[in-house]
Amino acid sequence: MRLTLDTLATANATKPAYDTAALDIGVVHFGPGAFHRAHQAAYFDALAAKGPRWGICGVSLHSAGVRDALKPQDGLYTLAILDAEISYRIIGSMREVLVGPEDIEAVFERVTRPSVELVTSTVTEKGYCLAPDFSLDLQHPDIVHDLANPRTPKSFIGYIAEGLRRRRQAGLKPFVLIPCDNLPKNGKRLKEAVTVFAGQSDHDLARWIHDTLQCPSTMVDSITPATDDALRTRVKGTTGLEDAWPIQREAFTQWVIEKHTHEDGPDWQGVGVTLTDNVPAYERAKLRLLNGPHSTLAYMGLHRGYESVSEAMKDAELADIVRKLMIEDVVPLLEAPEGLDLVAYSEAILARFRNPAIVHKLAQIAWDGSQKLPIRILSSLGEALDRGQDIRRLCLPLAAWMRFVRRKAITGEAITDPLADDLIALGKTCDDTVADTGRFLALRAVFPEALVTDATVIAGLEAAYAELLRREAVFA
Ligand code: CS2
Repeated sequence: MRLTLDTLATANATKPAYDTAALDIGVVHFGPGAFHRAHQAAYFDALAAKGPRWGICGVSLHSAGVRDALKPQDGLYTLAILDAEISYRIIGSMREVLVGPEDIEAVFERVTRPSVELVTSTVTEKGYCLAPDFSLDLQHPDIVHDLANPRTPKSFIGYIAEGLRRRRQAGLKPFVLIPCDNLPKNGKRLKEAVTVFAGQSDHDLARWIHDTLQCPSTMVDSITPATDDALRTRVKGTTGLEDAWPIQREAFTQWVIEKHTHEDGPDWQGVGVTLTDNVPAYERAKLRLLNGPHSTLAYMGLHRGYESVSEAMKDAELADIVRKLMIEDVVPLLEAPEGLDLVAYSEAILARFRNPAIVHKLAQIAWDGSQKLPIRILSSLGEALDRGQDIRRLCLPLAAWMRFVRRKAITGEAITDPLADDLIALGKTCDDTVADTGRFLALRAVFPEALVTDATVIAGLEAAYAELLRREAVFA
């Protein structure tokens, strides 16, 4: 039997404490993938128990998979919380899912409803179409397309700009826009990108966006491995109902949102969200002490033949490198958000990485390295260099990423990365000597010139790369 509103009562799981069918759409969310459904949708589910105002309309920009899985389930899905304690919760806040390319007018109808006061997003780093300096990339093919066809956009930025244009035309105030991706200053960058986009054709709209759009920055956190068949089987076995797309995550979850103006907005604090003026400190700590080490474990762990985070953490040498990278290399660069002890925070993250209840694939974290490494590692490397700190350990994940690319170029396996073609072509030119590092460092979309022409960085990377070469018989 499939999970639906009709079968919900029979589920052996915590059920929505409200009438899901009566929930109004108050939020349009771009990118209703696993992370959104594990994180923000669970907070909106808790808000729904307080009132019917904040139901979600998800908008997929590329594939129909989420809609096709959730529609026959009346939008319901199971959230498996896998940790020291295991629990299952049915989430009811996702009231509908639209597929942008198929339903573009429906998307704009939702976005211009007066009752829709929130637009949120998890479109990943690449979804913002930003250049390496974090400004809108006006050469990005989707942005070029959207500037020429603003009423039928492809990019998230194009959707937001057109949605805001329509709201203004209808005499409505803008929605509050809350980006939830692992980008530093995500709110500031998104608002700038949308304003620049609008300003290419409509200065009044750009001015209106600049003056009136609330776009708070956020920090989001909860480890969410991709769904696999093992999870589907487990969910069916426990809840008694089939779910085409259940979600799994750890118990820990955190959402920090910059204080902003939203009259009659959600009772954020009532559901555990932190509202603060100090988002940058939280977000820097999280990006550099969780995501940076995650990418380090991914590339170094894959290099050592491991498949999951918890498995890689059992390698005492690797776990020690990651711990020292966090506590000795990164913590000294950070300012602690109010009341947070950064060393204790690091230890808690390491304990989360060891969580044996979930299998978090290193290959999943290894996606989009060209987008993630600048934010997660190069930021710390640059600051450590400026302070005269030892940077050798921070070079290890970069060198391991280079070996990862080289291995894919040799085996012919695909890389998931917006620069995949360039990376594979580059990987093919490598000759498995330290000279390879220079080939990678020439990638201006990833490595800023000032940083990688520094002799200490070049030497650090060559040493790290040589060390990795020593450990392998060139992928024999
Ligand atoms: C991970 C993140 O896949 C990745 O790159 O580092 O998805 C990480 O699990 C989340 O940011 C945790 O909040």
